[in-house]
Amino acid sequence: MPITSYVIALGSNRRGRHGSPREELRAALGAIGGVRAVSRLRETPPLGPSRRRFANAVALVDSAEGPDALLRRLKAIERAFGRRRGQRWGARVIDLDIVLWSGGCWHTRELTIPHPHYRTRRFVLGPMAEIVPGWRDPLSGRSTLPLLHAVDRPRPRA
Ligand code: A4P
Ligand code: MG
Repeated sequence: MPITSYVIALGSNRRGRHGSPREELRAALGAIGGVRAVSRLRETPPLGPSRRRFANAVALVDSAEGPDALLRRLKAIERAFGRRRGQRWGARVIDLDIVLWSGGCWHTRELTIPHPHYRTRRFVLGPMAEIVPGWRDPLSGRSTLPLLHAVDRPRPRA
C-alpha cells in the first residue's frame, strides 16, 4: 500500500503511567511512530465540562495503513495508556483523533475524516498552523490558517 499522510490530534488532561499529560503525549507520539512533524506541546483550557486543563499537540504521520487500520491501532494505544470507557468528555490519559488524511474524505460508522469538529477548535487548529498551515479541508476548501483566523475573529456572515 502506498504511504499515506495523516494529521493526528493528541490530547491529555490526566496523569498516566508515563507521568504528566505532556509526558503522555510524548509517549503516545513514540507509540504511533512514523511522525514526520510535530507541533509544540501546549496547555489549553478545557472545552466542555471537564475542569482540568489539557495538554494538546498535533502530529503529521506517515503510515502504510488505511484509515480503519490506523483508527484500530490508535484505539489500542488509548487502551494501553489506561484510557477507560465511559469517559466521554471526561478526564482522559490520552485521546487520539484523526483530523485529516491525504486521501480526502472518509466516512464509515466508526470513523469520519475530516474530524467533524476540527474547524472550530483552536486547540487543534493552533498546532496545525505550525506544521500543516496550507492543508485544505476537502469539504470547505479552506486551509488551516484561514480556519484558525475565523475561530480567533468570528464574524457573522453578511
Ligand atoms: N470517530 C469518528 N471519527 C473519528 C476520527 N476522525 N478520529 C469515532 C477518531 N475517532 C473518530 O471517540 C468516540 C468515537 O468517535 C470513536 O470510538 C471513533 O469510532 P473517543 O475518542 O472514544 O471519545 P471522545 O474523544 O470522548 O469523543 P470525541 O467526540 O472524540 O471527543 P472530542 O471531540 O475528542 O473531545 N478541550 C481541550 N482544551 N483539549 C482537548 O483535547 N478534548 C475533548 C474531547 C473535549 N475538550 C477538550 C479536548
Ligand atoms: Mg477522540
